[in-house]
Amino acid sequence: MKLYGFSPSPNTWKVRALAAHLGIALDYEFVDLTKGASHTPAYLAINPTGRTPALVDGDFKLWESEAIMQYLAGQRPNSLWPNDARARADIMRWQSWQLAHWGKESCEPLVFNRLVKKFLNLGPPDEAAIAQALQCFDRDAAMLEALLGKQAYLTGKDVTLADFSVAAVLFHAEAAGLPVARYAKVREWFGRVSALPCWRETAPQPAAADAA
Ligand SMILES: N[C@@H](CCC(=O)N[C@@H](CS)C(=O)NCC(=O)O)C(=O)O
Repeated sequence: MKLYGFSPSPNTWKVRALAAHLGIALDYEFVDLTKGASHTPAYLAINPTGRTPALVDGDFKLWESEAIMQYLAGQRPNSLWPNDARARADIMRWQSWQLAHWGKESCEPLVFNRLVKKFLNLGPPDEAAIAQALQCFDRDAAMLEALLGKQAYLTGKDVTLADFSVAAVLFHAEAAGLPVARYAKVREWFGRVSALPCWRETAPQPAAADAA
């Protein structure tokens, strides 16, 4: 299977980390978003949305990171994606929430305005967008804090795809100023998830190494 991705992005990193955790070998190709590489005709034939990551497995092309994670996790029995309708719906709930709220409303506007814009020279941060995202972040982090005060992981006592999906963006917490300091249970949970060796094994390397 071949994964096309932009290594520093949490969307790519969580997919690579999951594959590493499950022992699934992925042929990896770095798509340099800083050079518009996700909008070439060749890449658009794989993912017509022009975004990373994308997976190619034979004649099957799959994009959207949460779908890719479920596909990879479905390759073999494992506790991250239990073969049980309720357990999978519970995980899907968190992946949906990450897409619609935690990522979209809370974390991504902060990462984009404080990190990506600087990195890509896209001009000054939008302070109104930051203020709005900080409100959403507190709303969401307070909910996580209450839950993680009662259980070790998002769906219960075991780590699942849900934790991979929701935790990934927090690797950029310091650089993007995500205000996690006052959420002790969230920090402890992130510590548990991020301690899995698969994250370190797939951590973004400097661009030259990624492109190699
Ligand atoms: N919902 C998508 C988001 C993918 C996405 O936004 N990828 C960004 C990198 S984080 C991208 O490739 N952007 C390139 C572009 O929009 O031109 C997923 O989870 O895969």
